[in-house]
Amino acid sequence: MADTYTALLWAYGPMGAVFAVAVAIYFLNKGVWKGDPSEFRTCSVSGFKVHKPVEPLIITNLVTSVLFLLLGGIMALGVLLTRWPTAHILSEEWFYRALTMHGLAMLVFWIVFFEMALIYFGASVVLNSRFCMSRTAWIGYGLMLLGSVVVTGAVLSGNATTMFTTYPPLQAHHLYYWGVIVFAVGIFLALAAFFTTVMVAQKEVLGGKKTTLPLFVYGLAAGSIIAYLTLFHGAAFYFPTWLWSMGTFENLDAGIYRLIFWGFGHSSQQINVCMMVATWYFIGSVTVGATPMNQKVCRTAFVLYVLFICIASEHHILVDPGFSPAHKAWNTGYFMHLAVLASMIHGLAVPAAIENGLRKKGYTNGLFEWLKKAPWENPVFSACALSIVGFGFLGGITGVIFGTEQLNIISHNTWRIPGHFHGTVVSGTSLAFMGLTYYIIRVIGKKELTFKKLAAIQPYLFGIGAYILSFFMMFAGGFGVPRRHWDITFADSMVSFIGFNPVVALTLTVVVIGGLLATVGGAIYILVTLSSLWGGEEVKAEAK
Ligand code: HEM
Ligand SMILES: [Cu+2]
Repeated sequence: MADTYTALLWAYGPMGAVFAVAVAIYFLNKGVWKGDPSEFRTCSVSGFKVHKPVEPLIITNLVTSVLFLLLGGIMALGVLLTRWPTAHILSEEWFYRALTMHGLAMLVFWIVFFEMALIYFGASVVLNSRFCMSRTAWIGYGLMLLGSVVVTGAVLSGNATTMFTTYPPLQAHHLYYWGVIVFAVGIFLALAAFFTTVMVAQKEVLGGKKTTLPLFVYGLAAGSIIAYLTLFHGAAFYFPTWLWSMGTFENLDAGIYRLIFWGFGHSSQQINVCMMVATWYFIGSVTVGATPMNQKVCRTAFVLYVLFICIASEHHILVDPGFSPAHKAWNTGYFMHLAVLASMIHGLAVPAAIENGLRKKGYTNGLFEWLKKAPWENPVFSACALSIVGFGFLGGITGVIFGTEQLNIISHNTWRIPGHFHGTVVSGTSLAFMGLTYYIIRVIGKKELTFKKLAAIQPYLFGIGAYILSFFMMFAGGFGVPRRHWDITFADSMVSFIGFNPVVALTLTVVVIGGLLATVGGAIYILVTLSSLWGGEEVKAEAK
């Protein structure tokens, strides 16, 4: 018993200490600001009043995220070409290392560093407010950078080949868990800076508590609340596993830890969804003047995410023997749909808002003139539009299908699953964030885009490549192709394998074509972003 208490103290003590420090910093920072107008500039592109201290924070987080995208992309190539039996380039050892690194660099570091830039942008720039707690935000960034570098080192050196899911009994080097925890503490501080800024903006700029936040910032706030839930589950998972990796415990219950892992792993995906949907509303409004038909409905949908998302985590453990079938069926057959409902609301509300905006501009002929006249050559807009379609049709619908108990039993651990989530996080979230980057480069980086023609086709290359990748991964999964498998020809297996349906060979080739297209699109994005920020022409003043 005493052991359990010591373990709990170890597990939650550090989290409590961090929380106490964050609260103390919050109160110490309150009321320090004297108000100096020279700290602001008015952006010539957007008209936003930009608080200068937030600019380097946004750009630094953005550039860090892009560098991790580069690392994740290189790993993606290795993994993709190894899974294609015709090339099969990596050794078994390196395949699993690259797979682990790809998952972490992409789904954690690229996405989360970007989201930090995004919440600072939303809270300060879009609300025309001063940014509070920039020192805390820099400390947060430092911790996140330290954590991510340590994790990267642990994985690339072959000391943490546990793959993205890190379940016990697979064990990594203790520095890996330490790195994840330090990264999470950094996020914790960043969130404190975000919420403080939003509260101060509400008081100083928006005129008091009764005012409502713009939909974009509302969505970011919903995502950030889910981030707290996520950090809580993350702490409950990573502190004990860290201690276990150092030998404090002999055993951890694999079933329980899978459950807790997904309380963290699935909720974190909902942060991404919230922030991506918020980005859709924002891009819609700045590119074509999109106006939602009914903001209350959109806001309610964000609240549904916050309330019900933890429940949906259970679709990850549908094949686990430890939970009763009735429990699983209730959970993923009924309750999960409350969160799905929210996505369906946004999926209809965002395109309707865009149509509304374009019709107001006078494109009212026939049913679809607005669609034809939309600014398809503007990468900010096209990335958003392709993201909506990819997320909804490839990622969303398939997720609901594979998340039901009966169908999960035949999809689980096949390529259907990574096919589904490349629909959500690659063609959905990543693409939306790429579109927003082109906007941020001009508004915060104050630079024009370089390679404009390449930038204009980038969302199409990346988006369509990701569509193909995602769709054909699912197609191959339908024939039983397993996920995370180094060699599906089973060449060195002791048991002879008759092979998959011949169509699988063709399907895998198409997956590779899609993956290569997406990789080229990703490379162009990295090139345009970094070269614009470093070498782009200064933005000249223009009418708003
Ligand atoms: C250039 C585009 C990309 C390509 C070609 C690509 C390709 C792949 C491939 C082939 C796998 C291995 C699947 C398996 O063997 O089961 C994989 C896994 C994965 N990918 Fe990607 N991917 C790309 C971009 C992304 C992005 C942008 C994200 C996240 C934002 C992402 C997240 C993941 C995750 C989380 C895994 C699973 C890792 C694991 O099973 O532990 N990928 N990807
Ligand atoms: Cu999930």
